Parts: sequence; structure tokens; C-alpha cells
Amino acid sequence: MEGMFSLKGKVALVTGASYGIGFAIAQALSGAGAKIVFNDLKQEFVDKGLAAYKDAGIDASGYVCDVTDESAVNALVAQVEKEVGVIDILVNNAGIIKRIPMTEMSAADFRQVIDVDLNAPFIVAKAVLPSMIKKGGGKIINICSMMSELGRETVSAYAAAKGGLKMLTKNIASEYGEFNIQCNGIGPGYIETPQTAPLRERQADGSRHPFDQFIVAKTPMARWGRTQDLAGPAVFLASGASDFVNGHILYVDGGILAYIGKQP
Ligand code: NAP
Ligand code: GCO
Repeated sequence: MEGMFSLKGKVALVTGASYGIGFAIAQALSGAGAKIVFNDLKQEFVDKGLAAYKDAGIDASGYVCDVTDESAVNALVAQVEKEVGVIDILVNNAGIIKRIPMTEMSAADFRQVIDVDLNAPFIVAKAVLPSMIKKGGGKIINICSMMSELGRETVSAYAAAKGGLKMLTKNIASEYGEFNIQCNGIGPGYIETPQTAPLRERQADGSRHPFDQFIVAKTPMARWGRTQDLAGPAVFLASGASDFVNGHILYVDGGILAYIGKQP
């Protein structure tokens, strides 16, 4: 059984993985034997990421690349194939969120979120698919969200993008399954990362943020997720253990999507 989860000899590209969920997923894939490649927007973050991987005992390769820039992504994939090897596992992790009421959100802000959270996963998947087909298979994991299934105030662009990413995941699975490429999603619940830090900030009187209290009440496991909670699911979907799992969104949410909420 252990061999089923081994990633030895595999090259994994995790986008936007200098820190946060991407870093934790990359760490897990490395622990299962994969060679880690990651990118970030700025050399400063790539360098910080390389140092963090080194501290974790991981000899990662890091590149500066804006995932919304198709020519930069194509150049990144070509450079990785030359310097590291063909990408066997892609984790489309890079993402942004803008929390603005829809009536106050500019079309430019809406477009930017769609660009990073939906167009970019398309661009990066499109760039790695030809070599995966040539190699006889591969794994694509798109990082979806609770907002792939649910809406809430101020996150219209993000929910539209993550809902679209769920369907892009199913479509890649449908179109490329015959080439032994499995495309699945991971839908994290509310996870403690820089992206959700504003939702967990202590109030001026030292009390917990109302949203923090709300999420803990909405989660059957009564806690925020930790990035390490995504490690096992990521290794599962990146490994031979999931070779017949295709087009599935694996929600790692402590049960939020199953729960109507505690009676007040
Ligand atoms: P995060 O802490 O904000 O990190 C996002 C990463 O993506 C950063 O390294 C960022 O780089 C990078 N990035 C953003 N735009 C990019 C671009 N155009 N090109 C390349 N890299 C880019 O986010 P996170 O919480 O770890 O979330 C990671 C993923 O999980 C996102 O897709 C997010 O939507 C999703 N997610 C998060 C949660 C949660 O509760 N945290 C739950 C469900 C899903 P810079 O540092 O240079 O900006
Ligand atoms: C928000 C949060 C969420 C999380 C995550 C939940 O403002 O509601 O940022 O969207 O990031 O996507 O799964």
C-alpha cells in the first residue's frame, strides 16, 4: 500500500507556493518523494520560499512567473522541462481574493480575480497537458474553495472564479481522462493563512473577530483548518492511489458543507 502513495521520480509544479497552502502542499508532495518546483510573482518571494524549503530540508526549484501571463507560463514550463524534467503533477494553487460588495466592486477588480483564480489555472493546465499526454499520464489538482459551492457577501468575483474552477476541473477530467490524466480539485474550508488573516484579526478590545467566531460555529470540528490538514489529501490526489479518481472535488473543510449549523 505504501508504494501506492509514493511520488518518487515525479516532478511537481505548485503555483504560488512560497508560503501558505501551496507551501504546505509542496512540502507534503516532497515528503512523498516528488521533486518540487514552484513559482511566485516576485524574486523576493521566490527567494524567501527557497529559504523556507531549504529550512524544511527540501531542495526546491523556484521561478518568477505571473500565472496570468500565458507567454511567461509557457516559458516557465519549457525552462522546468529543460532544467528539472517533465511536469508529472500540477497543483494550480496561486490565487487572490478581493472582499468588496458587488455594487462597489469595479469591473477591473472583478476581472483581476477571475484572471488569477480561473484564467490562470486554464493557462497553466494547457501548458503542461501536451507533455503529460506524451509521457502517458499526469495529475492536475486545482485548488477550489467553499466558494465553489457557496456564496457569501463581498466575494462575488472569487465565488464566480472558484465555481468556474470546479467546472474547469470536471472538463479537463472529461477531455483528457483517455490520456491517463486525472484532474481533480481540493476544496479547502477556512484555513489559517495570510489570505484569511483579516478574518481572524483580534478586535480592539482583544475579543475574537466575529467572522472567526462564525466560522468556528459553522464548522463541525469547531476550528479553522491548518495548512497541514491538506497534506494527506494532496498526496492522495497526486499519487497512484487516485488513478481512477477523476473530476472529483475533495472538500477538506472539517464538515462545513455537510452542516446546517448549531441551533442558537
Ligand atoms: P495566500 O496566502 O494569499 O497565497 C497565495 C499565493 O499565490 C501567494 O504566494 C501569491 O504570491 C501567489 N499569487 C497570487 N497571484 C499570483 C500570480 N498572478 N502569479 C503567481 N503567483 C501568484 O493564499 P492561500 O490562503 O495560501 O491560498 C492558496 C490557494 O488556496 C488560493 O487559490 C486560495 O483561493 C485557495 N483557498 C484558500 C483558502 C483559505 O482559507 N486560506 C480556502 C480555500 C481555498 P504573492 O505572495 O507574490 O502575492
Ligand atoms: C472568505 C474566505 C474564503 C476562503 C476560502 C474558503 O473571505 O470567505 O477568504 O473564501 O478563502 O475560499 O474555502
